[in-house]
Amino acid sequence: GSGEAWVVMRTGRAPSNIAVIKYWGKRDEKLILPVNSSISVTLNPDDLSATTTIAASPAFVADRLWLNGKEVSMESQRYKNCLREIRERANDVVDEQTGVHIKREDWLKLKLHIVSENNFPTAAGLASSAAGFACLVYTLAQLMGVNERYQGELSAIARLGSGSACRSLDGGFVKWDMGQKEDGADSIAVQIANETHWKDLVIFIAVVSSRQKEVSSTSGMQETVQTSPFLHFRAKDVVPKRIKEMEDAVARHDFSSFARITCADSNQFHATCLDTSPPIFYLNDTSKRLIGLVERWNTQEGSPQAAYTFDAGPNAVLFTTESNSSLLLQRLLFQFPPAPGVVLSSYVVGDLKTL
Ligand code: 2P0
Repeated sequence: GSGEAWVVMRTGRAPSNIAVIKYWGKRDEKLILPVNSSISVTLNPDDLSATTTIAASPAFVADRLWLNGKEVSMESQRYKNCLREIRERANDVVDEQTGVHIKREDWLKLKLHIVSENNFPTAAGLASSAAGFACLVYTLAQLMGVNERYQGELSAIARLGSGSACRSLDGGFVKWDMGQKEDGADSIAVQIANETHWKDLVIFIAVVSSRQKEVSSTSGMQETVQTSPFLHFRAKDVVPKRIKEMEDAVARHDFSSFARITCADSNQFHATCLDTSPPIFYLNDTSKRLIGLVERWNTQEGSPQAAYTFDAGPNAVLFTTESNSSLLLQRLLFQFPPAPGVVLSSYVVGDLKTL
């Protein structure tokens, strides 16, 4: 009961993900329902992830949140929606460490203190909100004893926090189906291949800038939906076909197709940003040099050796195969000699590789 000095807590970790078919634009702002489906690659949590600790105690008087050491307001509807949905699915829990017994209905009034940290720069276009909300929802579900049978619903709940977060609850390759229903119940992410499926796919991240981006994804995509005629063509006539082609390329380990579609979709996403009024620029001169480097190599060889993709920021995510990774690194280091400038790291899906 209230007044007793107990605290129960859980810690969880969730990885970031990088879209190869981009989500950009909502058909429903409140439920965060997208105008098209998307596909992403989940990174290894040792590399880019969020770690969240959640404590519950009758001594707490309000839900409070600290992000990377700074307290932030939980008044946002996005936090409230995630908390409400998990609280509604809470169960009786006997905490192993303290022996405290918390009843299902207690979770509705127990207040939480939440501490979350990213191991990479926030809001620099490296999907920090994806890892953050996926981690929040996953850790809350653990703390509140949410039943296994609700596991599939966690993706839709994470989506209420941030669209891309619904793709961070699985490893490997993940598809977020845009869904058809008005309540968003079928707008969920599903794994299309696990983290061991494509072992020789190598991911490089070229951090061009760790500065906070100027236009947030949320407001940027809102402006694109309102002003870009091109976005509607993309969502209706381009993406559905690309989703199928990408699923196929992943299933067959077809690097040429994977690379071609990945670059094309990144470029089309940035084209819709340019088609927005006023236009949104996420790529800078360094980003464009990285695009040139990959395009030149692919043209020289007559087939894709590497692929690039850029989110809402200038940092590049590059894909290549294990057998080509040292060649890509050579080219990168030739064009961008070490420091100051671009910081490079290399990963494989689901496994950390240090250079
Ligand atoms: C993606 N991005 O598919 C795309 C590509 C950025 C470019 O998802 O408003 O932070 O929270 O749903 O998820 C960024 O959008 O936006 C994003 P909200 P979110 O990864």
